[in-house]
Amino acid sequence: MLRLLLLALPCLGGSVLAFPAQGTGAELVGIVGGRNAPAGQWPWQVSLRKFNKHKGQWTHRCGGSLVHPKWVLTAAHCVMLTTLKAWDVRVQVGHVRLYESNQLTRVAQIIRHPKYNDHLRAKGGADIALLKLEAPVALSQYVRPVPFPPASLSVPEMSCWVTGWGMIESNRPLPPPWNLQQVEVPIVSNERCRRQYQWVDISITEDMLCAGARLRDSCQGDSGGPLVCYMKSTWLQVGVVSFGHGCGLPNYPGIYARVSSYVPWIRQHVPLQP
Ligand code: 4AZ
Repeated sequence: MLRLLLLALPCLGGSVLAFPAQGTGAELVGIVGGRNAPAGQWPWQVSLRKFNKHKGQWTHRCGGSLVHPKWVLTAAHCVMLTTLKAWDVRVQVGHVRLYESNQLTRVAQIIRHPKYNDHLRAKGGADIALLKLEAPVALSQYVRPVPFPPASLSVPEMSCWVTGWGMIESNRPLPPPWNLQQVEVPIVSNERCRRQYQWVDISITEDMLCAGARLRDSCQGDSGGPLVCYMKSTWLQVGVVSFGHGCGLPNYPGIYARVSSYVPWIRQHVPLQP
């Protein structure tokens, strides 16, 4: 079964791994080419959990980012099952290590982007979702929302950062103690990215953004997590980890949902901070 799932992976754009069938042993706990992130460096990073009956544990499935004390931004493919209810999902905020604390925050509502297509999955775009938390999280040195960019932002070919607890290379999970990983990745223009991806029949649309290089990338389990750039003396979240062709391969950067394209939709739901 596991082998079948892995064989099917390249065709499915990897998004199936967001919630592997239970009992396959396919652990989703990287970032390729990363280093341990220090506590408090990325205070908006969130771990999205789903309950694993066999382990009796809320297991890491995806990343996310705090965009408001009561709202988390993630990928739609992380919460794609229509049967998935808000009570099936919890989030961990304020920790760089998974499972070191069992304090999780409950989710009150899942809002997938209306243009996300369940059949095309991440490849179809609009791979973005919001989770409304039951109660606002307490802000601290370790817990702080990330600002998002103006809708008009065009991201230049600069160097940015992606963070997560996903695979450290294809099919190689992050080992215990599961410290959050960070890696610097170059933004790749949509034009260049489109040329590179034409060979594997993936179309890069305007609402996507590409970043990464050989051995510097996000991977399975990082999905939903933030790509941030330091611009005008602040960090801004410009992307949400979505998919890609493999991880860390030359000429196949990671593909992200372009946050600036979704600012009006995010603003419909998330109030400006008090
Ligand atoms: C995934 O399957 C996935 N190299 C996430 C990111 C990337 C590839 C696959 C980017 O969730």
